[in-house]
Amino acid sequence: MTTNKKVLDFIRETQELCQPDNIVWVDGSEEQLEAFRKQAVEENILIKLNQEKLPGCYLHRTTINDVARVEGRTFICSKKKEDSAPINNWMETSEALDMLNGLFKGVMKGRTMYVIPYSMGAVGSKFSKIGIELTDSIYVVLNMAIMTRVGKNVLDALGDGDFIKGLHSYAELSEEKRYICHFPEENLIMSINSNYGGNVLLGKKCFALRIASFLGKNEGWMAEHMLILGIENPKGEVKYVAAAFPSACGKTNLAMLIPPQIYKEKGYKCWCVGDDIAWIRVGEDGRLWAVNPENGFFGVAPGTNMKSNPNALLSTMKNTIFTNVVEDLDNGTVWWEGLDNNPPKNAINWKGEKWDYTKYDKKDKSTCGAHPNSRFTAPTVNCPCLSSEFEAPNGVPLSAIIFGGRRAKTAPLVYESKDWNNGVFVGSIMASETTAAATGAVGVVRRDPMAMRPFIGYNMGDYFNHWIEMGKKVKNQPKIFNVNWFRTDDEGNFMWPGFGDNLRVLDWILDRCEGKVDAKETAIGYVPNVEDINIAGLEDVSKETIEELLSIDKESWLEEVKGIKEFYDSIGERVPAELYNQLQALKEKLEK
Ligand code: GTP
Ligand code: SPV
Ligand code: MN
Repeated sequence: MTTNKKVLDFIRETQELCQPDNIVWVDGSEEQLEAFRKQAVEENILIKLNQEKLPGCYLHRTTINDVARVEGRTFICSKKKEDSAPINNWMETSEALDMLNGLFKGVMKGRTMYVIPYSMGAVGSKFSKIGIELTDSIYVVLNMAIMTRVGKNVLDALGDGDFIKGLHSYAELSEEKRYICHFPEENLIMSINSNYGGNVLLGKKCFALRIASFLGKNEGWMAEHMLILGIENPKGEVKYVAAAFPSACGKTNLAMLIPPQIYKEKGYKCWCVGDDIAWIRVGEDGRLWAVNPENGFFGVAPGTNMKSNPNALLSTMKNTIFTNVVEDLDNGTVWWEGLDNNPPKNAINWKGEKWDYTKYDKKDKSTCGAHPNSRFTAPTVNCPCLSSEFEAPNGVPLSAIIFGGRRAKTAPLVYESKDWNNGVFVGSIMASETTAAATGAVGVVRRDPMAMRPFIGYNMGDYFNHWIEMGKKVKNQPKIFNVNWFRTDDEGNFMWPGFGDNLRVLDWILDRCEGKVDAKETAIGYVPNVEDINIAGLEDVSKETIEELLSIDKESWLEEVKGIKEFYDSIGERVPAELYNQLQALKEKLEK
């Protein structure tokens, strides 16, 4: 399918190493994909769902030990340790290659190796980048065909150009030998012994964030863990924002937001450009422009329903692969906690066991039918609110950048930074409670700068510096904000309704960008005046609640300052002095 020597060499070298029985090129045609689906069903890799209710939809169950990203086994390999460590796991390039070459040796014997040429971004667009993933997993092939643009036309666009090499084998699915390794200096990704999402769909976190963030640092652009959303006002003007929230903290939900009734009536509309990854460049007009390099949504299933996120649910009604959700045997459909109040009576849980919904206890995750990190892989074209600018080659111009985490206390509903560098500081001090999107403890507050902690392909101090440097190139800087939808009261209930009602906060944010509304200056930044958050039509939210949501507790912020200092110190000497200055200034203001 190509005469590109570098592609052919990569395939030949991998063939010698992994020794597959045969090689199949993924050409992207519907005929071939349909044949793969058929084969996957025959091999019990996919379960075909009810084709009347869910046309083109399939279910997959992973092995029980392989349900999320494995941050502890994810490495950024480089020649020098300080170019990756200490926040990233590091291995020296040649040591890592030796170790991996040992693991990959003969690993595809008796299997087929699929060649997936894929494009991150519209095929042939000047900001798009191309990868080749070699894998023995048909599940990976079918997911990549939804999440990215795959096929022959990608090779045509590549010509004899360069690409990112990706090698994946599910091998024995051994947890002990699982490695997700990145070699930014070699444009290479190697992933072995997993068959789950972010570990193996190499275009996503591995390429579009870890490798791309490294490319971006060198080439003067940014790869970020951000949704991109367009907000259309009653005059028909669309303003775009990009928002970085950690995994399972609300990007997909905000990206597909449906305006609350009172906004809908006025004529507000929201348009989804992306829900997970943004590649951001400085445009000729001196603004920041963002594109979504993906072509599908790999979204969290639990909690998705017709009230919380109808657009996501509607996106999954056709041509979707569900992973680790409940199978409804009577209807040939799927279910997950939070979909509706009718769990299927005759059902199989994510582990493949008969599941008794009457034993389901909200507080005990082990009784869940769907895994808390179960997901849907759905094509972007299915999304009812997909932006007309989704494929725009230059992307969309950003009016605001929003950071946000999951914080029961401390972080207010929203605040605005003072300027770009202060905004970089605000992003760098983000902290959030951990979720099921990665293996390990859930609900522990950890520092997750810019929601990128697991996804920066180089030294974190250098990453902060890159943000500061980018600011210098942006003549028309977007304003930078921080939000927190997850503040709780003393009983542990969320105080803010969230979901569609988050538009009320975006409304304030956009008004600030246009200089239409005042704000209160505090030690951490500008906070809305209580009456400027529109609560019309909200039943359970009083002015007092908003006041509480916007309050800033000096004592906990002073604690925060200590934690930030420790965190910066743990990153090491590459943290820009500017950020230490910002921290010192915050401390002084809090102490005043
Ligand atoms: P990744 O795909 O892992 O990067 O995550 P994401 O940021 O796209 O997360 P997603 O939008 O799927 O959110 C997942 C979880 O956040 C679900 O449990 C949602 O119910 C919850 N969530 C999202 N938005 C809100 C909100 O506004 N308020 C509250 N309370 N929960 C929310
Ligand atoms: C995340 O964990 O942030 C995801 C899912 O978006 S995964 O692709 O598995 O990384
Ligand atoms: Mn994500």
